[in-house]
Amino acid sequence: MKKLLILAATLGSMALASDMMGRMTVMTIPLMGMGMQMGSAVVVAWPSGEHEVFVHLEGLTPGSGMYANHIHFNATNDAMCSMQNGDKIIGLNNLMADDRGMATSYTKLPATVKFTMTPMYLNIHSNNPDAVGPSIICGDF
Ligand SMILES: [Cu+2]
Repeated sequence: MKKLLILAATLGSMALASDMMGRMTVMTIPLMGMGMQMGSAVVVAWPSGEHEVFVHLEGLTPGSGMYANHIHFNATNDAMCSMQNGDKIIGLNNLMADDRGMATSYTKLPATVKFTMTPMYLNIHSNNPDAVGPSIICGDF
């Protein structure tokens, strides 16, 4: 994770596909919560069309269980965290809060999952009382 964050800072790429030279690109997305929660996501786009998504959160209630985690977008290309208007989703693996209130997930998405619709946002949902409740942490990209 730390290596990827350093790599993302070095490349400074904002593209979500491999670049014109056919190399992988990396994007880092800050994630902000309503309260003490914060985190970051790293999206790696491979020339093969595959994507890898790493999500790390801090400030969750320790041991508070599993959190649903999605990339949201919409058909009108105006999806934003503040609007919560991304009615289409790319599912990511759930996050599990540990005893320090931290959680990490890794998801590898096949090339069949297209990242052509932008803007998008990465949303972590409340898990209480519903398994997939309102957004509690979000980042636009
Ligand atoms: Cu969602």
